[in-house]
Amino acid sequence: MFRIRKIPDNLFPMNRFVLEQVQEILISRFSSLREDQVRAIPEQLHNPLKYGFRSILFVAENIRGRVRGFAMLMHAPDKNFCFLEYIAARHEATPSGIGSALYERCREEAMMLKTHGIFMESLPDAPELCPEPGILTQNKARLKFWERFGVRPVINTLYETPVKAGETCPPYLLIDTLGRETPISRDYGKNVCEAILRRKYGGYCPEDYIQKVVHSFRDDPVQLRPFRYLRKPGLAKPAAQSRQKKPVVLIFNDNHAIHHVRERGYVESPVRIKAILKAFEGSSMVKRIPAMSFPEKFIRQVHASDLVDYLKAACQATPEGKSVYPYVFPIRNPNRKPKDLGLLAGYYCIDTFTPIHRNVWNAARSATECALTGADQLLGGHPYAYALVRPPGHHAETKVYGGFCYLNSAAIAVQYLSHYARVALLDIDYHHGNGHQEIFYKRKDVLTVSIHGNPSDTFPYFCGFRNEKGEGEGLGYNHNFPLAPDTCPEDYRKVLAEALHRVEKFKPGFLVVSFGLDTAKGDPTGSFSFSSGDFKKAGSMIGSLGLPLLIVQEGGYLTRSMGGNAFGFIQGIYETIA
Ligand code: Q9C
Ligand code: ZN
Repeated sequence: MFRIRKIPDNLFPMNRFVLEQVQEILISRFSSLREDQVRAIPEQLHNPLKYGFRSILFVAENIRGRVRGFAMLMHAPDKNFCFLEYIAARHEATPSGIGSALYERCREEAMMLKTHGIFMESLPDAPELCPEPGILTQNKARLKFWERFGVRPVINTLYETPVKAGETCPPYLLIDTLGRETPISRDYGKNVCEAILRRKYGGYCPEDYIQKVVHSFRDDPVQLRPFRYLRKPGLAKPAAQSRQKKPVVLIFNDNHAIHHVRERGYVESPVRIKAILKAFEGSSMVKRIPAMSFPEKFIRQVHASDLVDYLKAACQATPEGKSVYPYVFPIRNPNRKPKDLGLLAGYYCIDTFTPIHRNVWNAARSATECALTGADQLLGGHPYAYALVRPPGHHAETKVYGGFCYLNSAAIAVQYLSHYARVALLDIDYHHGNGHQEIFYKRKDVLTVSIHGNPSDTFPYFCGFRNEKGEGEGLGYNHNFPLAPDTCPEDYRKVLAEALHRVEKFKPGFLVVSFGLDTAKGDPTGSFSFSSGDFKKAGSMIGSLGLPLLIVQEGGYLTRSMGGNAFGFIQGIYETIA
């Protein structure tokens, strides 16, 4: 599995790590590059003026940030074209679809930028230009690869003229018209050719060489070589779907129903997910994708290892059908951890209604993987993802669980994203997100904001007050908006607007929303009275920020209205997509 990600800069650790690998691949695959060209890559991203192009770097990487290939697209906004500077896979010999996926992403970008096409160079497949048989074979394979996209060399020009006498293998100029039928006019072709020669080879090509090559463009429109390796392939079509609205990707925890507490009053039940899924049935607004698996490491980056170990061990030790509730709460002396697994429930759990069950660990772990999959989609450039999960997570802290929550899926996704950019975490569940607050309380690279029923009247009772603002470096990066039990939707929206203002000021790269439906009218755990219209309005307000957005399902227990409310919320977001 790999995703394709655009690298904006080298400011975040993950991007630095990735750029180092890009440079490594460049050295190993382009042996003729000078050292300063390799070293220039990060600067090229920052300093477009110096290079005459805006450089856009895409990497194909796995979830750990191991780079398997990359493409660098140069954009000339003044002349409205792109030039493909590099495209390379770490191991060219093993076909893996990485090159094609990277190039598809480049085309999508070139279309989005409304350019006339992508220009590029490729070494010649004619024996008279390339006398070395081994290299000739490689060149043929590359030109065949390009034909699959309809990309072919320009013919009847002097582009493939060696600059210095005795040089062999002068590259062809290739053009991708992005599937458009309209070809490139002679004048435009000349214009682009001149820009390429000057900006890319300014110091290398003498003026008379540039003039000679530019004036050799005589055909109008510019002629491309007929297909040599493939019959005219259908693949020449552009990635036109990039112009359409992208659906919200929906990742649903198909491993949730194994967690079923059949005690009276346990409202966090499998039917919740069923009700929501049903509302989206047949809707083209969402596209379901399967959850990927992630190593446990991602959970342990948020939760203390002894809590994780406890949850796993306690689940395993609990017989089918049995619930383990806290018996004592040994909070007075945290250093005296009870040895008995049952007694430990009170050491790790904050309340009396969140039992350990045999399958809790597996269900909660799957929920974290859904949230991580959604985060991964954002990294891959998808604008919106909805992790429809249970059990919920926002009450789970670094070292404790509770409030129907065991592992904090949203926080785990935030932590994952925070290696790539600043992240804002907005909690709109009826209950305060004490887990989010505690986990990120001392950090300034993650902003936590929660709007909720005032904890003086409602769960979790012990935190979520306005004066909790963060600590140390994190001071000023946590905001609580506690509301009166009878807050009406209009007043709520005023507060939401203020919360979103805080988010905007923070300039995050990603927004994660802990989405509770327990603000709905009639919810057994809440006191607000939102209708589906109110959820839709909240969705459009949040969507209007235009940030890559991951929605993680938290609470909401009135099965009857949950589907329509979740649908309204997602619709509100979807309709803000340009
Ligand atoms: N007898 C979330 O919405 N009230 N948790 C429970 C149990 C608790 C809510 C009363 C509300 C916890 C994720
Ligand atoms: Zn809640």
